[in-house]
Amino acid sequence: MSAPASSTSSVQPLNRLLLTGAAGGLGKVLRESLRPYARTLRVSDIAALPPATGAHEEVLPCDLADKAAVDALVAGCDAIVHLGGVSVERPFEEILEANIKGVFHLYEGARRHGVKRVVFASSNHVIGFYKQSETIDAHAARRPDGYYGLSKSFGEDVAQFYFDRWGIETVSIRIGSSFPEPANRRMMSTWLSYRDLTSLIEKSLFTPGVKHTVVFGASANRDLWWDNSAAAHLGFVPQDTSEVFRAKIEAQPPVAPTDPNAIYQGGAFTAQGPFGD
Ligand code: NAI
Ligand code: 15L
Repeated sequence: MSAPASSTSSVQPLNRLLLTGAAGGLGKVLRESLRPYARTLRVSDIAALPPATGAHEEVLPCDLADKAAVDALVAGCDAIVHLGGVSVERPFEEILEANIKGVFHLYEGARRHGVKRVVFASSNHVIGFYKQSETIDAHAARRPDGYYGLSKSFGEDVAQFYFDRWGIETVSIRIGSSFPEPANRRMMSTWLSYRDLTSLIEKSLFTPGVKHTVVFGASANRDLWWDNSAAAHLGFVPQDTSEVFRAKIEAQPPVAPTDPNAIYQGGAFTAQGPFGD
């Protein structure tokens, strides 16, 4: 198999790529769009998945909280795109199982089975308590906006540790809002198209020498809060922009200036919880 057309020239084609969270919103999209990047795409989730569509796919159900199951899941893969886990703010105990134990299990499996590269779906909620009036880069101190953001912050630390200790390279993508289109004014800044997401993951898989790189995942939106100069070596150049949705979004009722959605980069996540008091 030849290297993907738009990737770096020194690319070694992947033999088997693991995609976790394959039943989710982004997983369904990437199951299709990542197909050219590996001979075999192994897709996994705790939720039901459609069967394999051909010899190029393997479907393996797995709970990320189950260490032995994750170890078996990772065996034989040479790279991982890790999307699996709780993707919104939830009680800590749920986040602990899927995201915190889950990311540890994944990297332990990667260490044990010689996986060289991980693409970690981090989140803007790692830095959600920055104001929308601020522009930050990947070196800015993290300001998680909830248990979910804390779990992604932990995941970035795990990625750094497994690079420093074991040489496993990771690109942690702090995804903004990746949906078919932005749903509100905040997402005019944070929106990441599926095409740009796929391109960023391709760069994250194939760029040599990434060590542990943190990159913000946003399209070429007009009012960006994030400076990606620290990840320039990835060569990611977004092709899409939320501007095409501006008229539709600006037809929505205005957001009160006191609403977290108008103040913080993490929007409403900054005001969720506590749970169960
Ligand atoms: P999603 O919630 O649709 O998909 C997550 C998938 O993980 C689900 O299919 C779920 O069944 C699976 N999962 C949950 N717990 C699991 C467990 N214990 N074991 C195995 N699988 C488990 O989320 P979405 O939107 O597809 O996001 C994918 C990833 O990207 C998530 O990690 C999310 O945190 C991250 N992300 C997504 C953003 C977006 O705008 N879509 C923004 C920032 C980060
Ligand atoms: C996320 O991290 C979530 O996974 C996604 O569902 C959106 O809420 C997104 O952030 C966002 O901030 O818009």
